[in-house]
Amino acid sequence: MKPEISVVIPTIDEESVFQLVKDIRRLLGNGTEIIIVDKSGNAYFRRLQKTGARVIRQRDRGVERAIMMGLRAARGNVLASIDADGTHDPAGLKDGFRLVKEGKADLVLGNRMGHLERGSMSWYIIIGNSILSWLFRVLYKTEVHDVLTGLFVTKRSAFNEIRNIEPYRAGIAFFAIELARRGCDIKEVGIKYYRRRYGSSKLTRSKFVYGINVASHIIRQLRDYSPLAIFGGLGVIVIIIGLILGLNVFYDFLRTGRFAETGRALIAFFMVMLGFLFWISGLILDLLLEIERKIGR
Ligand SMILES: Nc1nc2c(ncn2[C@@H]2O[C@H](COP(=O)(O)OP(=O)(O)OP(=O)(O)O)[C@@H](O)[C@H]2O)c(=O)[nH]1
Ligand SMILES: [Mg+2]
Repeated sequence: MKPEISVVIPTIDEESVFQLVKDIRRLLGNGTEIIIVDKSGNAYFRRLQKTGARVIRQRDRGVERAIMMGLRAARGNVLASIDADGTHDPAGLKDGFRLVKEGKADLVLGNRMGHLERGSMSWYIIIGNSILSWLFRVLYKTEVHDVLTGLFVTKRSAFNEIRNIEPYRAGIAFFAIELARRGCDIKEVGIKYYRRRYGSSKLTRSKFVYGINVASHIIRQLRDYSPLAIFGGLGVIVIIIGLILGLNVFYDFLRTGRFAETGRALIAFFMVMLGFLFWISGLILDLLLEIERKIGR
C-alpha cells in the first residue's frame, strides 16, 4: 500500500537523526515512509540502516540535490522534508500535512522566526533571512517569512511539475521559487527552532555567499519569468531620479537666468536615457519570452 506521507531527511553525519526518526514515527504513524539521503562514511551509513528507514547514498553534493533525490524516490501522496540536525520541530510536518490534505496549500513552509530558542540563530542570519524573505514576498506576492527554513510539506502533483529540474544552490528556497513560479499556493506554519546540539554546520563554507546566491536566484527566476516587471520597474525609478535632478537644474536656470550646473544636467540626462534603455530592454525581453512561450505551447 502507498504511504500517506513520505519524509525526506538529508544528512551528513548528524547525530540527531536517530531521535528524529523516532519522533516522526510517533507523530505521523509507523506507516510513514522515511527516506534518509546520506552523504557520510560507512559506519554512519550502517547505523542509519538499523533505523528501518530507507537509506539512499548521495554521490554528488548539495542539500537541494539530496532532497530532490529523496523526493524522486518517494512513494507517498504527500511529500515532505526536514533537516536532520534536530533543530526543526517535526510537529510542523503534521501541521503542514493537514493543510495540504485539506487542499488549503500546494506547499507549506515551516516558519521558525516566531519561535527561536535562545542562541539558535545568529543575528546576521536573522537579518539576512528577513531581507531574502521580504524579497521573495515582494517579487512572488506570497506571504513567506522564512525562506531559509529546513522544513516543508508539498503535494505530489506540485512536486511532479518540478521533479525533472536540476536543482540550483538555494536550499529549500529552490523548491519555494520553482513552485511559486508555477502559481502554486504557498502557506506557512509556525515551528519551533532549537539550537544545534551536535556537530557543526554542513550546508556551506560561507553563509554570506550562500545568501547572495539565494537572492540572485530569487531575482533571476523572476527576471526570466517577467522581465518587464524587473527592467521596467528599474527603468521608471532611474527616470524619476534623473527627472528630479534635471528639474532642479532647470529651476535654477529660470531663477538666475544662468545655466550653471552642467555636471548635474549631464548626469540627469544620462539617467533618463539609462532609464529608457532599461525599460526598452525589459520590453524586448518580454516580447522574446512571449514568442518563446507561444512556440513552446
Ligand atoms: N545529504 C546531504 N545533506 C546535507 C548536505 N548539506 C547539508 N546537509 C544536511 O542538510 C541539513 C541542513 O544543513 P545544516 O548544516 O544544518 O545547515 P544550517 O541549518 O544552515 O546550519 P546550522 O545553523 O549550523 O545548523 C542538515 O541535516 C545537514 O546534515 C549535502 O550536501 N548532502
Ligand atoms: Mg541546521
